[in-house]
Amino acid sequence: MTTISTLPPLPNGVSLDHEGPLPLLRGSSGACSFSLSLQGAQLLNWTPKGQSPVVWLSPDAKFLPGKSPRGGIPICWPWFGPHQQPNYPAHGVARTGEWSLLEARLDEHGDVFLRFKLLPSAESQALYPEEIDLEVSYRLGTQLEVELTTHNHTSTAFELTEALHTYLGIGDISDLSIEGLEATDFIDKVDQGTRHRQKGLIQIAGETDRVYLSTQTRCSVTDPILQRRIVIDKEGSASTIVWNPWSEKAKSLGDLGDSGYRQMVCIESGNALDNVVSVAPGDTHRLWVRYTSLPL
Ligand code: TA6
Repeated sequence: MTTISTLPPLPNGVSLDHEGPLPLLRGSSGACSFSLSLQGAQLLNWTPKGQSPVVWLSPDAKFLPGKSPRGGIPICWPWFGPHQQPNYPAHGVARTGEWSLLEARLDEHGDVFLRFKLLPSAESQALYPEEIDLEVSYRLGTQLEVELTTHNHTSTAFELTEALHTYLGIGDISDLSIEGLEATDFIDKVDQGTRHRQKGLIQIAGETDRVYLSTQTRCSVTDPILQRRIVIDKEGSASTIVWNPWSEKAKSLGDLGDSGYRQMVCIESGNALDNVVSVAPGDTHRLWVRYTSLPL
């Protein structure tokens, strides 16, 4: 757990708070407001001024040590999804790990810039070499930029899968379309992992859990109810994951409430399943994503 005393001075508009036992940063500027859990360096909410949350947090999210609150942008690393070892945590150790806040400042545009580094733990040292460093940085303003960098300081290649598991706030799941993945191959985790090719725009009418492969394209979510389009640009990511649990799965999760699944869709930028990343000795792998919310 990040100890409060180790924080650097915080820029104007950013303050320390708590949600239950978890320390949070809360920020507000002329451009946006946000909240971030120091556990997991997990952005919980990003809301451009005058809009409803673009990065969305479940109203039923639980704030407990060792648990990633439902929503925001959980950092899935150094593996995405379940691990072959059944006792290893789903989506890796970064999203519940202890991170150190290395940098907190306003940039030349007045955006808030935050940079964190994952601290090794007894658990993590059993799972990957401690000379593998992970950092995440956020630039929060009228747009949101997230950069996840893996540095390999060992003498052997390091293989990983990863994702920024982003929950986007929407008007209603039944009135939405997702563009950018047309004619892209995907693995359908709701249909026994079978492989398909996307025909046309994506609309969601039931549990959806798809890993789109070898795609670097821009995606956008058109939301007629909130009268906005959320545009997602990415670099260093070959997979785009689209997920909505729908009603039955949502009930089993226990932290989405009865209708929370209707107000969210996950569009996750990462490198998953076939798209394993191998970081050469001494090399750095960079996953970068930018979110822009535009009026329709
Ligand atoms: O990204 C989609 C997914 O892998 C789903 O299969 C579902 O497990 C979701 O992540 C949420 O996982 P979590 O461990 O946060 O409940």
